[in-house]
Amino acid sequence: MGRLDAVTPPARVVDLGILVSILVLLATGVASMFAATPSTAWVYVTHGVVGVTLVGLVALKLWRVRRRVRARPTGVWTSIALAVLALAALATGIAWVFGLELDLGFWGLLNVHIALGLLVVPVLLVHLRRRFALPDRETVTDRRTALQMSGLLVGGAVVWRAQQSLNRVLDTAGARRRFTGSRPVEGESGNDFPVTMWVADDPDRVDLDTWSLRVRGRVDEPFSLDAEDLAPESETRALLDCTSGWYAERDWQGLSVGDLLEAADVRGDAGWVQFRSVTGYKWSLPIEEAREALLATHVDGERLTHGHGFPLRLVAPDRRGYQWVKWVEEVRVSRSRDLSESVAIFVSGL
Ligand SMILES: Nc1nc2c(c(=O)[nH]1)N[C@H]1C(S)=C(S)[C@@H](COP(=O)(O)O)O[C@H]1N2
Ligand SMILES: [Mo]
Repeated sequence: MGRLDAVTPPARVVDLGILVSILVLLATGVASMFAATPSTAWVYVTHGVVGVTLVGLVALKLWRVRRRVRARPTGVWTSIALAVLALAALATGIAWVFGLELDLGFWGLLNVHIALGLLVVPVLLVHLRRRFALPDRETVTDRRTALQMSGLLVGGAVVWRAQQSLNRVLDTAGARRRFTGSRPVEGESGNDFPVTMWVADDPDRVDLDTWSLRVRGRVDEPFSLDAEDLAPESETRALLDCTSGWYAERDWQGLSVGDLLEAADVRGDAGWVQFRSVTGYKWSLPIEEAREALLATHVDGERLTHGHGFPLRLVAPDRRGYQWVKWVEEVRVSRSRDLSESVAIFVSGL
């Protein structure tokens, strides 16, 4: 027994800790796609603290298996691939937190982090099939083990907290980051903020001669609006926070969705309102929330540019950016949610 063994948790407990950490990171990572209000900040805090803790656990594990790798046991390549992916996911997450940037065309550092994190899953499953073994109950409930594991988690929390403070000094945008980790854009107003696509949308400029907005579904008076009917009568100040890690707060002018729904005479059983893009991209809001949303024609008084969704884009306060559908041509009211939209946002434009 080396000195390290005396202070570190038993091997199988470390392994279980790694598994649980990865599951928590996955769950909070996915949840962060929906967590857009400060009350959900715990999702991001948990992701950060568990991420730091996992660094410690992986270090312990790699130290333990460092010699075994050379003997090339069966499954060693899966194990190596898993280690590389996990370390790359952790490294990109850490780099992101420290304010590093990466520009791979339409992918930034945070997208790479998400992709690596998701890639861990299949490799982990293969690895677990071969090597999964639970520690025995006494080892897990052992007081000393519990203390060691709590120590690691508390250590993770302390490092995470210290990093947050350090960022205020190191990262020029650190102090202005949101609880989501997003940094403010450089542009100050109007259309001056990044044009971002979720996956592959890249439509031609919308032709106003053929475009119209249709309001239909569970309504008694479906109708269409042409481009000349788009009077920007409502205004909302709202913050667009993209999951690729930037945010921009703007005044948006356009049509109140509440007014449109009223004009269409929504039926009593309506529950959801879906916004559809000319590209097939679509997303829904519960009807009460939709009434508060805006279909913007302008931003800070400037006509929206094509990239930002001209002639009409959804402004959904308290939602993450990918839900702010651009180039909207249809508002569809329905009873229940259209689950196909979670696929549509990945395949539209392909
Ligand atoms: N039709 C459509 N709408 C879309 C997207 C898209 O790919 N297609 N991308 C979304 C994403 S990921 C974000 S962050 C915002 C970005 O809006 P912006 O390009 O005006 O900054 O639009 C959203 N609306
Ligand atoms: Mo986004």
